[in-house]
Amino acid sequence: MVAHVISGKDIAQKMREEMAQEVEQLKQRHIVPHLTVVILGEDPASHSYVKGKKKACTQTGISSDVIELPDTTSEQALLDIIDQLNHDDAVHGILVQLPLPKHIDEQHIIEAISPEKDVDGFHPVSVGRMITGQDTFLPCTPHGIIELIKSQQIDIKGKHAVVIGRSNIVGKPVGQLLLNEHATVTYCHSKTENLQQYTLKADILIAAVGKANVIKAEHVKPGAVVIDVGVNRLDDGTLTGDVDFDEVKEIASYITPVPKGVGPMTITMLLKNTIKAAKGLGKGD
Ligand code: L34
Repeated sequence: MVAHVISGKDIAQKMREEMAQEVEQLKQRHIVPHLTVVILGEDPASHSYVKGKKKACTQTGISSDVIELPDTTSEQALLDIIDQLNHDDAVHGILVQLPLPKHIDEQHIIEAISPEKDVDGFHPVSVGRMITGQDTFLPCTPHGIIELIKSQQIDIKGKHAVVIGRSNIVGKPVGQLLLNEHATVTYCHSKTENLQQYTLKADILIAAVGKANVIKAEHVKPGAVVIDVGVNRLDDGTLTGDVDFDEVKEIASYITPVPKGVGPMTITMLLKNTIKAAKGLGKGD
């Protein structure tokens, strides 16, 4: 079997066109969705993602601005900026790009963002609402993964989903969203003994390992759906996933590429959350 390659880029593009129409309608009601992104330091990868977010906002008619701060910014100074943004009625969504410099406690920052403006879905209030299945901002990468799977009319209900990775940003929440879709979910991580015995049982395999090309054909059940969340930068600057694409595409039924797989969907779900924030959380989808 040769897998169907799911183009996150194409699916994201289609969704963005639909969102642009919704933004147009909001503007007729004098609501202009606005996202403020805060970034500290000079990390090229982070800047590249933020640039992608800004570009996607422009493309969709969403207004945005980026606050660039030095990596020496104190935690208190960053908290003060978030406080200002929380009180600024023109700002609907606030995103602080991660990772942050070591001297700043990420959890303090995440918890300082008003849950009404938490377009990343990382605030404990958002996480709690997600787990209990209430309407909330869903975290962008996990939500993008669910949308990618659904775009192929793949049934999640009753399937065995195996998630490799347990970060707060990807692994934990994507397992939760799959559970909400009625999958049976197994989590694997860096301490898992005999990883292969679990991955070989996966109907849906989510690779969020953070190491280039470590998931091989021997890990994958023939016909499985394989979603690659890896964004590993090789020495020559190229981006590669956690999955050995060339090997695994020969046995999977569906596979996502890196780049142009999950990445563009992450950004698209951010747009969706920003529109949701502009409409007012809890006032419908
Ligand atoms: N606060 N921090 C916060 N929210 C997030 O949702 C993120 N993330 C992760 C890192 N830190 C964050 C992102 O935005 C990862 N991430 C992200 C976003 C977009 C892309 C990759 C990661 C993306 O667009 N990837 C493109 C290639 C881009 C390139 O070549 O640099 C792709 O096609 O996969």
